[in-house]
Amino acid sequence: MNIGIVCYPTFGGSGVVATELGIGLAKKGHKVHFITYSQPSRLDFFNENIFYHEVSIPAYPLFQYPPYELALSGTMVSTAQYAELDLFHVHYAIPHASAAYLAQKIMEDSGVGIPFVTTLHGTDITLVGKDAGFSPVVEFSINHSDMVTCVSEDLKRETNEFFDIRKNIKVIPNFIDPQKFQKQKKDHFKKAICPNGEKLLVHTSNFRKVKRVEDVVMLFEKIREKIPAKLLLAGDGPERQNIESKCRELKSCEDIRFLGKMEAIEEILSVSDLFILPSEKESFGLAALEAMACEVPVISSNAGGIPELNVNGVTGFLSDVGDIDDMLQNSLIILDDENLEGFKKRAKERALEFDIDRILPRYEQAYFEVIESYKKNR
Ligand code: GMT
Repeated sequence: MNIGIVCYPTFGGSGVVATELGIGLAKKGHKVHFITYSQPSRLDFFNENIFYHEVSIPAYPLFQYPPYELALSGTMVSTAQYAELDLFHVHYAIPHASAAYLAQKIMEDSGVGIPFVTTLHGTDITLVGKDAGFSPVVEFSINHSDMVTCVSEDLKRETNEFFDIRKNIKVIPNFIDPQKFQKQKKDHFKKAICPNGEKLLVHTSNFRKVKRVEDVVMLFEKIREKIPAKLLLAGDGPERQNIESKCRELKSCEDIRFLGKMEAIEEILSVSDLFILPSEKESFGLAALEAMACEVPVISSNAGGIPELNVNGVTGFLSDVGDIDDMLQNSLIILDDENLEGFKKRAKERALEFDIDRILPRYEQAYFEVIESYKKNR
């Protein structure tokens, strides 16, 4: 198949899923055309089946807000015509689903249209999607997608609850490439970070408010009062400055290290003992899956779709959002040397249920179905 993938090219979860999906499809022989405003961050190598089409917007004095969505639709149309795409797969509803709708209508007007699949990722529904300025457009573009998928049962439930959806939403969970995300021997890293055998805790995110990174720091403070430990904070985003200032005020500051955006996050995960994800909202929790694949158990909130991934008492623990004391008790259970290896092993086993080799065929199947039914209904 010739597939056009539209996504955010950033480190965010939806962009990562879209990029890894495209890479997986290309490895299976499909031609994958990424259409974004810059090269997706994980697309830093050559593959004969992967193509990249940049969306650029001409500068014009009238444009206080450059019309990205129109430029995207236009690039989608020209790419589809040039590369003879069979379908578009757009990740994150805003503004990709409505851009796809417009691109489709333009193409149909000239006689040859193609279907589009929209994948909902989380905040496009649970946060920004609910904004009064966006919600009618989100609802419309979901209802006019040829197929809609989302990454967890909980996100499906919330989408149907908030919007008037007339389409059946297919749940296809996120996935992991176990070749990339597996525990690597990085003992020298561990020695350098934890010279006295301290336990190593890690959090990775885009440092948005919804991630509650402050809870990570508060939890770490409490853990550190009980056992020797270090904390790594990977990623970057709007809350990073605040969190860094907060850490500097705390006694534990010297045991916390900010790593910024990391390409090879699996190297850090390989030496970690506990992953912390206290999010207020989380449709799936891809970062936790990546950790689990590297044998890191997870302390998380029970928000959104996280319970569909992190199994309470088995691969880690779930607590109510903001319940730091419960997270503390649970962390100490996991970090107890008697228990740690068991949690690590079960985290890995659970992660393998989300192996890309199991999930990717579900997308391929969805593509075949949508192409067939689009042809039939034209
Ligand atoms: O977590 C974010 O803020 C980024 C966001 C995105 O769309 O880039 O992530 C969402 O999509 C990921 C991939 O499907 C999910 O694993 C995350 O749980 C989801 N984030 C939220 O729902 C907050």
